Amino acid sequence: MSIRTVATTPFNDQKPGTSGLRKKVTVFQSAHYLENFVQAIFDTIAAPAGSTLVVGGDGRFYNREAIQVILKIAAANGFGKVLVGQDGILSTPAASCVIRKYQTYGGIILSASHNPGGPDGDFGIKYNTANGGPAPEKITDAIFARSKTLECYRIADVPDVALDQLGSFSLGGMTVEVIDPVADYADLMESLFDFKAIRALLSGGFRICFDAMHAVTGPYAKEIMEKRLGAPAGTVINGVPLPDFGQGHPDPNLTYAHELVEIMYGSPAAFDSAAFDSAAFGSAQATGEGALPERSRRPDFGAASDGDGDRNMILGKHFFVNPSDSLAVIAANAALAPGYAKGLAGVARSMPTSGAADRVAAKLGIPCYETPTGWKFFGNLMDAGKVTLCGEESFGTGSDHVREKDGLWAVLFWLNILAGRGQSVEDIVHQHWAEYGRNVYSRHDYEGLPADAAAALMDHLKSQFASLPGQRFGGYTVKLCDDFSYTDPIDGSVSTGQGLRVIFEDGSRIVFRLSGTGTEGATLRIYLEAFEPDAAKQRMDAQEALAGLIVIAHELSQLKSRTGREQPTVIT
Ligand code: VG1
Ligand code: CO
Repeated sequence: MSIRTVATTPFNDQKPGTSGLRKKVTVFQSAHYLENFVQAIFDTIAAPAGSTLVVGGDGRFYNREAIQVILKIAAANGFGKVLVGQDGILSTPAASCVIRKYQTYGGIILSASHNPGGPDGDFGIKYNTANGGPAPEKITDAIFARSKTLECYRIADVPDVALDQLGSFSLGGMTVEVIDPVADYADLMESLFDFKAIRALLSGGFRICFDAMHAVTGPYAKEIMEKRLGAPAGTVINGVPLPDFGQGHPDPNLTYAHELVEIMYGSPAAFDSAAFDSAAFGSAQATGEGALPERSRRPDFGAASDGDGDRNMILGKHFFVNPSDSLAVIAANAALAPGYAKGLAGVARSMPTSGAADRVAAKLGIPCYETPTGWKFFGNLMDAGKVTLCGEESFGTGSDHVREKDGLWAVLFWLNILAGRGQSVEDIVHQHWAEYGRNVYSRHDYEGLPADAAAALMDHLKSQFASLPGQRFGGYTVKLCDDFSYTDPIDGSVSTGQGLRVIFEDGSRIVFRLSGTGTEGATLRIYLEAFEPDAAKQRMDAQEALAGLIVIAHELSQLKSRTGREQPTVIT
């Protein structure tokens, strides 16, 4: 094998964010940009010669090209074997599953997750360690440091590998094994959940719809839901992964997953236009819509996942499950799933995620940890056996079965709970609130702000921290404010600057954070939370219930005068 050592100049902007390095496709296409970063990863991790690596991505534009480059750099850097998903596909949780199952040295995942794809869209790359989880900050910091001094990279002069054929191929001295991207993951799901009970639920007329948003989960959802669980063909919509996600924004929230939202909220006929094979439903019984013909009945359960398959949105009929509540409901009902019947060691949530899970943990008598935003902070807790379930308000839920959040896993957990309880999604959530109280919660995102205005807004907030405690705003009195920092209980590492918190006397809070996953300008996230113990008031619209806090958030941040904005881009 001939190895070329290519002279290069370092880039100064290869700092991984909340989840890896994300940039415009055009940036990754510029000369040496991808190569430099991959070499910086390999220099940093210093894998012993002959090590095995996993490589795969969410199928977005530039995925295939990037994989060919990574394979050639891996061959030149002494890796013995690389496991690659067929056609370059591996969802983020599936990549984590494969790293763990085959005990590889680590893996490289290509994705910009929920960011749009295509030639003008975003691309991303991240390194996961041997536990299957995103590299912790000390490794991503070291990769960044290395990228700033890099003077050359090594690449093998070999032809491209045919990624569409399963099997083993030799690339220079290195073996490339093209694997089925779905099988290992689907087997893992089958080992965790009561597939028999879910099959019975589905054959009894319970209708589901899963929107893969033309992103990576299509093949996974079809295999698991339509094949292994017997859901009718057409249950999975937008199930073919496309390099530009069908020009959509593969973010499973109420704004961007609008096709699913129309099906679950809008006219029942919307589901027909999604080419749903209603004939396969046989003698399903309508619930509450009995007068409607069978084929126009709205599904009982809807779900969607994001670009790389680690996020989930859960919907009932005309009902949205807030992701923070979803984590709490899963924790409270975990015993229904065979993989979790033995009980939970603990739960963890990111700081901006609501405290709903804390209430369940308290009742179960298990610990609840509060970490910074991003899945990389859960890894140590899971590795140490301290937590079983983890969640983020940003549509991320998962467990110690892998070391990434896992969209389809959450969907299957919900189906397992629905099969076990025989109630609607809405009834389960309402009953949960009645039992534990409701952490009324919402996140307002302001996307595409000028970066300097966003930074100045955050500075302005911080400058008030000394004087805010004790001040009254409407019915709320400020108790404390801080810039959240976290000391990892396992390795003692400290992460600072993780979000500004304003906490009120009654436990309500407002959190301000700047996104670490965007590629253009700045995105301000405002997280709002209040507690409602009174069952008679719990069904109030979240925006109404939080109206007072929203006014305070605008006032404290001078949002309008600093950014010219009053209305969020996305409300969750
Ligand atoms: C966002 C979410 C965060 C999540 C991250 C990666 O980060 O808020 O909770 O872990 O995306 O998710 P930020 O920094 O933009 O707020 V994914 O699905 O992009 O891997
Ligand atoms: Co994602």
